[in-house]
Amino acid sequence: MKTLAASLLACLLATPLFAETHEVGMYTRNESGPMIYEPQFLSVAPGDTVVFVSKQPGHNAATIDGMIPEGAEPFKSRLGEDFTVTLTEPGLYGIKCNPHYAMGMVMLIEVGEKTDRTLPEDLPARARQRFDAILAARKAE
Ligand SMILES: [Cu+2]
Repeated sequence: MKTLAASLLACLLATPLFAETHEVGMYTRNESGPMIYEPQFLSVAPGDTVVFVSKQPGHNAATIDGMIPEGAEPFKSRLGEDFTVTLTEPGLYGIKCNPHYAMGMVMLIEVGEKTDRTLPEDLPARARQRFDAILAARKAE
């Protein structure tokens, strides 16, 4: 019994209290369209974990230059593999799939409070279209 209590305590200490894990699927096609993350927008708390799950082969998740908060670590996962990242820096994170960026395979993660920001000038047209749709849906919430 003592051992169980000790391991429970060790477990609690290793995990930040109330931190949640969110799942994002990476799809070649799903009911919402081609080359797509599901969901396309996530609102999480600082310290939460996001798991990108390779639902269909050939995709990854990488931060977009100029679309992560100041002080946040850029990341880039391997193609076709699940990837786990913990986001601590508040702000908006633009995520892309490297092979399908030009086809508009992007998503947004908002960490912490709602922040307003403009999109970078040099986005591929279809990535911009999808970001515009995501941001419009978020405003309507
Ligand atoms: Cu992709």
